[in-house]
Amino acid sequence: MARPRVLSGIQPTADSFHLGNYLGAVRQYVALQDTHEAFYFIADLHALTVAPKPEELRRRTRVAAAQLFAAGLDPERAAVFVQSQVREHSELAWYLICQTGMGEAGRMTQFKDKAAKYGEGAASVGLFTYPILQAADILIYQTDQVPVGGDQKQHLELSRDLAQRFNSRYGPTFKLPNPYILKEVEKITDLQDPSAKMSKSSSSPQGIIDVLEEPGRLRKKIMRAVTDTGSEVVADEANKPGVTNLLRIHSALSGVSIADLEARFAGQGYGAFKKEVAEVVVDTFAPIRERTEKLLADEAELDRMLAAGADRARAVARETMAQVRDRLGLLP
Ligand code: AQP
Repeated sequence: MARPRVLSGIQPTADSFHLGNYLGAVRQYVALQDTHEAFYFIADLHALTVAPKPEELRRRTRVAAAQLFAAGLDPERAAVFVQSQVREHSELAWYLICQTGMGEAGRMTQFKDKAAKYGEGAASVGLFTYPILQAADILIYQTDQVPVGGDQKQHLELSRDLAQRFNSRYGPTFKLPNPYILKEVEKITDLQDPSAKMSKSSSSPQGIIDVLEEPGRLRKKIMRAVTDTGSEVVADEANKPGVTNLLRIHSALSGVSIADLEARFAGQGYGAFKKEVAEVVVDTFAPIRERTEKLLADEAELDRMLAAGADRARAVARETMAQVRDRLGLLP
């Protein structure tokens, strides 16, 4: 029987992924390549919505790809590619834009958040329509499951709505995708502001843990993470959001349950606990950092791996697009 298909994308909007990206998304990408037919892409078209410098975008696209391979994606088991190299994504996005209501697009909270950050007038139309491009990314592969962090739930709903609308207007064409969200790690929060999600563009340097961070700096940041009043290491979302975030991080990376961690650190205070969280994070990220550097040292080989991934993705995308064009009444 054919394996279910999984697809997800990650933006090259920083010089490193962060712990939220890793736990909310990348780790699931790696796990799912064994059980699913997997497609993962670097979302460079999405990154364009905030007009990065060309050199920076090129560099970050390769850094992102290298991190995905370094984290454990195997080019034999997963098609890893750059979004702009499969041009059908942009084409389908236009067709879907024409199916989307203005009000519907305007309800996307991520746009509201980001527009507020850049200033309402400064936000691009691309930023406004980017959830529709995301729907195209997903639907073009007839995706079953989309591993993402909790912040993407609303966009997944839009993808399903657009698929349903297209199917009812033009005949069955797209599969309805389902989010694949792990509750425990759906929102890793900022170390300095435990009410906010850890974010490449919004977190302060002290609030974010980068996958490629130098271990000394990484340890310091975790030791300085905002903790809460009291001294007990217990999970309590409402009263101890900082400690709860660190417990989630430790548990997700070490595999030790939160209850066992609470028991182990009873009466020891925050210092000993944070020290161990730092070690668990360093142990996870040090080998990824090392492998990323190695992959980046041979750009030609990295580009070749990405081109091979794009070839595999394009073959699937083209099949869907032939059907979509025909359904819409476009000439062959
Ligand atoms: N803090 C987080 N906790 C859990 N999952 C997270 N993700 C992001 N932040 C967290 C998930 O990572 C994947 C890739 O995200 P993205 O690169 O598409 O951009 P994003 O969601 O907008 O993440 P950032 O860090 O906030 O980037 P910028 O600042 O560029 O917008 C997604 O699956 C996301 O859910």
